[in-house]
Formats: sequence, structure tokens, C-alpha cells
Amino acid sequence: MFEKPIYTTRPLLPDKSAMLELFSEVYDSKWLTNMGKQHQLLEQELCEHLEIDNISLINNGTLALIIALKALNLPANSEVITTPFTFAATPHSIVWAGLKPVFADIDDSMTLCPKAIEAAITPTTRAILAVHVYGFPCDVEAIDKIAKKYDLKVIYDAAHAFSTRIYGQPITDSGDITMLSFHATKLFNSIEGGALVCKSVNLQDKIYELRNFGIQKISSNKAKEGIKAGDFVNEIGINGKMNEFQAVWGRLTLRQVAEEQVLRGKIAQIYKEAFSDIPTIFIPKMPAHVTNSRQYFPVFIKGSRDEVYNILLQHNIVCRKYFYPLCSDFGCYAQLPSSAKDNLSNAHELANQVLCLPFYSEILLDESVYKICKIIRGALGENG
Ligand code: T4K
Repeated sequence: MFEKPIYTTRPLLPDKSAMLELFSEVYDSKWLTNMGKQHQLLEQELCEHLEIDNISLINNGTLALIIALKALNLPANSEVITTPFTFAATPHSIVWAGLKPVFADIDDSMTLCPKAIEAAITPTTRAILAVHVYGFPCDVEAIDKIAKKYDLKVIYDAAHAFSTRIYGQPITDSGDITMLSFHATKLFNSIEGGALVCKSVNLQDKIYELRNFGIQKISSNKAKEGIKAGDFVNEIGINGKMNEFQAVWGRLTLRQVAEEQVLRGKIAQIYKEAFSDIPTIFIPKMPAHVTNSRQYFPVFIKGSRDEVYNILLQHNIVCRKYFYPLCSDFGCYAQLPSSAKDNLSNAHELANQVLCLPFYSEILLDESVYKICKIIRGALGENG
């Protein structure tokens, strides 16, 4: 048994002295929020890191999703097709935006099945909110085709796909808007935080305003004419701004992400080798054309997932069954016609088998990953 608990994930922490130095700079500046210097620097540094042209920081991923849906101006009560195999925030954001979630099944990729999306379309469908779950990309080409055919908007929830690339291109290139989450449990974190990425300049401006109460963005020309931000409020916006201390945290942890990804890659290799001879545990393979974000390490255990989970708990290894139960089984969604079990049979099958194993560099650096492998092998009835 481990003396201290082992978790599914642990946050990256910035270097303490560098953090205190920058916190002190913010403190002395008395500029604490409202798109300050650190906020602007984090946006710039994220663009460089992800090789993208724009990013809008938001104070968490859930609000980012709500703002994304609002920015698209969909008619009230429109249907939005989404996956049940995700965190509660995904369907919740649809409801908070005044829209209706409709669940469609996933396929072997663990992401929305294009055929199921097409079958779920009705005259009131206006958008698809698809999730790159565990950083495994959705079939973006097929979704793009469906969106064009039926004139639908596409939002990607890339909460798990920080720095994922498809054929070398940033994952944020697909769809109308992509959301990123920077929560403490994410590979890159700003404690709480998130962002939206999109190509359309109109949408970027709208997102800028929506996250700041709808206060109109003032162009430099207008500013020269003496028009100030705050003079006009055109949108019913919200307070989605990230504060300067969190932006500092984000700037510093960003510098550690690449190294953490390398170390997590080594952990992945150790897990793969340790379980390669066990037929009851399945490790999904990232397609060769995808750069793995290394956010989670999901495995699928047929028949005995809960037994393994409980044995791990007895050893003080606290894994998470992301995403069991399915969102469609939550009390607030269970009554939807699309939540019917036979509509979501693949999602049910995967949710009943999934376990996210501990996946953070600490377990490699102190070598506890080897002990974890041994305990999992034992829990699966394999000795040695
Ligand atoms: N879309 C998707 C697909 C998502 O997965 C999420 C969030 C969102 C949207 C929404 O993004 P945000 O609004 O959160 O930015 C966690 C996270 O709170 C949540 O952000 C995340 N997905 C979800 C998958 O996981 P819980 O309830 O499982 O977290 P919790 O507190 O049990 O933490 C998990 C483990 O992490 C703990 O066992 C230990 C470790 N931990 C956690 C925290 C908070 C730490 O070591 N330190 C910490 O400070 O939801």
C-alpha cells in the first residue's frame, strides 16, 4: 500500500521563486485583472506554443464553452448534438446557453460517430458540440462534411487536447470554435482557466466582448477619436476574465509542459509494456498522424473494471472512471429521448470498462509507476 495517495493526475506547479517574483510584480503594479499585462503575455505565449494566430483566455473551460455557444447566435432552444462520453460541463454548457442537448453515440474512436450525428439531425438542429476525449481527435473531416451538408455550426471541446496536432496542424484548426481547459487537473493549467480559439475575426471580437460584459472592443482608430471602452455595451456579456495571478501561474507552468509530456510518454511506454500480455486490458492506440497531448491514460477492462478499481483503492491508488456514469444517465438528462440506452450502446460499453490510470511525472521520477503496474497486474489475476 502506498503511504501517500496516488491519483489519476496531479497539477504541474510553477517554480516557487519565479512565481513569487512575478506575483510580487503584479502586486506592486496594482493591476490585478481586466486583460492586464500578464493576461496579454499569456495569450501571446500560448499562441507561440500552440502555433496559432489568436486565443481568447476565459476564466474556466465551462464558461468558455457557454461563451462559444452564445457567440454563434443560435436561435433559443435549438438542438445541439453532443456526446454522452464526456464531463458534465459539456452538456451543461449547452443548457446554460439556452439550447437543447441531444446525445448521439460514439464509435471505436471514443468520440462522436459521424453516422450517429447524421441520424440525430432534426429541423431544429443547429450545432454539433464534439469532444476530443482524452486528446483522441474526433473525425473532424466527416464532421466538417456533415456540418456543411446541413448548415450546422461546430464547436470542439478540446479540454483534453492541449497541443494535440493532426497531420502536424493544430487541433484548433477544425470547426468554428475550439475550447481549451486550463483547470488544475489539466496538462497545462492556470489553476482555473480556459480559452477559445477560432479563425473568424468577427467571432474573435464577439468572444472578446462576451467575456467582458459585452463592452464593445474599441479599435485603435476609435480610441484616437476619444471613444473609450465602456462607452458602448452591445451584447449581454458575462464576466469571463482571467485575473493576473492566474495568468502568471499559466505563463510559468507553460514552460514545463513539453518536459512533462516527454515524461508522461515514458510512463505510457511502461504501462504498455507491463500489460502487453494481458488480454483483458485494452489500451487505445493514438493514430500515427496525431500528436498525443498526454492528458490522460485511459484503459478498458472487460468485466472486472470495478474490482480492479477497488483493489487499487485498497493500495491507496485513487483512479478515476472518466467518464462513468455517462452524462445521459445523470438525473438532469436521463429523461431526454436521446438518453435511451439503446441509442448509446457503444458509449455504455466503454463507460462500463474505462479506468484512467495515474499519469503524471512524479510517479516516474520516484519509480512508483513500477509498483502501480505490479498492483494492476495482480488485480487482473496476473502474477509477476
Ligand atoms: N469538457 C471536458 C471534456 C472536461 O473534461 C472538462 C473538465 C470541461 C469541459 C470543463 O473545463 P473546466 O471548466 O473544468 O475548465 C475534474 C476537473 O475539475 C475538470 O476540470 C475536468 N474536466 C474533469 C475531467 O476532472 P473531478 O471532479 O474529477 O476533479 P477532482 O477534484 O476529483 O480531481 C481529480 C484528481 O486530480 C484528484 O483525485 C487529485 C487531483 N487534483 C485535483 C485538484 C482539483 C490535485 O492533485 N490537485 C487539485 O487541485 O473533475
